[in-house]
Amino acid sequence: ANRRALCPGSFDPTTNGHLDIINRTAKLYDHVYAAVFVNPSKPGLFSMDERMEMLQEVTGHLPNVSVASFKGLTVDFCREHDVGVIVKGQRAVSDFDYEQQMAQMNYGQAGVETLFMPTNPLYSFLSSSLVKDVAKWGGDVSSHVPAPVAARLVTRFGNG
Ligand code: COD
Repeated sequence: ANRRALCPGSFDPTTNGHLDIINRTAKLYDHVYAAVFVNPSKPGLFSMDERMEMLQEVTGHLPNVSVASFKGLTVDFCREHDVGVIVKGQRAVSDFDYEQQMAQMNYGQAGVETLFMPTNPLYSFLSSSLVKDVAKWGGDVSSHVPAPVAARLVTRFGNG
């Protein structure tokens, strides 16, 4: 069996919800790629380099996780890195329809499986967008994102 997994995302920025999924996936697979995907329709707040740096800072202690970036299809990343499984967190039914379509497409295109991992209930409401919204107006996001990410948000929005 293929023992490598991919956790893809925009990671703009990484939240505790993302990190929880990566942590749990790292316990199940020999190697996990946490990969920042370029989404041309979402310009985002942080540059690709900043997103990767933050992801590296908060996963650096996990020996079997490596951070990558990719422009293109998740299945092409999987082919290039010999990955058999995409692991996605599932927050609510609102995530389900589109995620299922992508999973079926990816299986059809390349035989790559997708596994859905139920979100930790502590983080089920968390998204990068909400975090950015709260931080933009000076709200406290320190319980929603890792400390290095909270610090960057404060700097970026000038709320230090
Ligand atoms: N709890 C649990 N999981 C969470 C939480 C949370 N609070 N927040 C996010 N997640 C997980 C979800 O699994 C989510 O899918 C993933 O983290 C990434 O979240 P985001 O917000 O960083 O990323 P998105 O939703 O913008 O998705 C980016 C992807 C790269 C995953 C997506 O655009 C994609 O698959 N693109 C590849 C293009 C492609 O292959 N297209 C063809 C598909 S058929």
